Amino acid sequence: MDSEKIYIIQPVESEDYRILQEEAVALIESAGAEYAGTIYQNVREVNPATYIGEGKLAQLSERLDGLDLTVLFNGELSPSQTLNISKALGGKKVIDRTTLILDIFALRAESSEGKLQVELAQLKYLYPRLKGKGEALSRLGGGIGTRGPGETKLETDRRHIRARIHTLEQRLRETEQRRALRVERRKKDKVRTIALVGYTNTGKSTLLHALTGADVFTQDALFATLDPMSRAFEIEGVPFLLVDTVGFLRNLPHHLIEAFRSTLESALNCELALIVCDGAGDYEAQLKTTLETLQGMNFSSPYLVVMNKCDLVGDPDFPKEYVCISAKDGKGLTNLKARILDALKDEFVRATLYVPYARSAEFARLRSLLFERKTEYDDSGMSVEAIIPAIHAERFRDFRKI
Ligand SMILES: Nc1nc2c(ncn2[C@@H]2O[C@H](COP(=O)(O)OP(=O)(O)OP(=O)(O)O)[C@@H](O)[C@H]2O)c(=O)[nH]1
Ligand SMILES: [Mg+2]
Repeated sequence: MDSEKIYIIQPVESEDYRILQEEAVALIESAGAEYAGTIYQNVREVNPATYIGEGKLAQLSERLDGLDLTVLFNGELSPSQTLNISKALGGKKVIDRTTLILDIFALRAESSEGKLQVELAQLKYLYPRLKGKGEALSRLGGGIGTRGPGETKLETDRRHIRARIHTLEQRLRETEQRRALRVERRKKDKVRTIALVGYTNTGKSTLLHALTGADVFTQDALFATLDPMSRAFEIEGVPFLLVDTVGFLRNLPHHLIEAFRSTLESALNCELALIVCDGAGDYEAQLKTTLETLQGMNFSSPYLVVMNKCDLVGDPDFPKEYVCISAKDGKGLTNLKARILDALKDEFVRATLYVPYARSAEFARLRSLLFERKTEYDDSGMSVEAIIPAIHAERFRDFRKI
């Protein structure tokens, strides 16, 4: 089957319309469809019926006449606007940006939780729209099956959807509780969590692979990663858990953020976040979007800003607190690791302990709390160079060498 061809209507409302248009092309390709062209339209005043002006629509209708295309309005439309634009374009299928993003998420969802989350977001988006469609259909008046039975069918559909939303919410709540327990357990462990967050397609999964060797899915596409995955890795013998997360995008549909909130919040419940940006892209806007999204998510952990894809940047000119890397070539990773340890330095104490043999039983009970770097034995005991989580440091006080 030929892939769906999509033509973009790009409203020109703010100065970043070109970037939004480029993103729409990337979204179309990420959804497995084909980009067919763009029409730009200055919107000084929104037309409540069709959003953009009717003159422009007539012009577009002529241009697209006879072509088998879907039209993407790169913004959010009300149900009746969708219907009116479709009518003006001779019945062409019309979708908006949210519908497209939800479609990509549906395509990518793999874990059962991810699937539940996407379905919930889709239904919540659809639900008020079905009502709109019903009204719009009855306003059309006439035509067999559009009014009475049509409405009834829609009412039944709406009841089903409401029930399904309820079930999904309940099942997600259960998953959340299980996850909360896991996070609790992890906190008791000595392993510290580092979360990879940032704009979509900046190289978060590539960095996870570079640091942990994990076999992860990376792709030059938007939203390649949906389900957070985590892998253990070590820096100087100290183990960490690195968690990958779903990427952000400006104007992400509200329902989507809501649906993914709990998964994200649990990943963001970390000791440190690495905010990954595409150093060769529009990194300032990426960072801004990311920080704004994080703000809405009770995020309060320390973070490092990581400029990735530095192999594509001739002469990097970033603020000096940013860490430059190329996850693909492995460049800058040693520095990144040092910066991670430095950012977490209050979490750990480096110490050399001396354990007389007479006290080895006592030490054995505590030993699993620390990370041993080097151990040497002499006639009366052993010397241990260790990194101790700060919360446990006090328990080793007696063993510490001055
Ligand atoms: N040139 C260059 N390309 C990179 C680098 N790191 C990642 N990429 C490419 O960027 C694209 C996106 O990488 P991913 O690791 O999938 O990005 P992501 O942030 O996980 O993306 P999402 O999961 O979609 O949010 C892939 O084509 C990578 O090969 C890098 O350091 N240099
Ligand atoms: Mg990814």
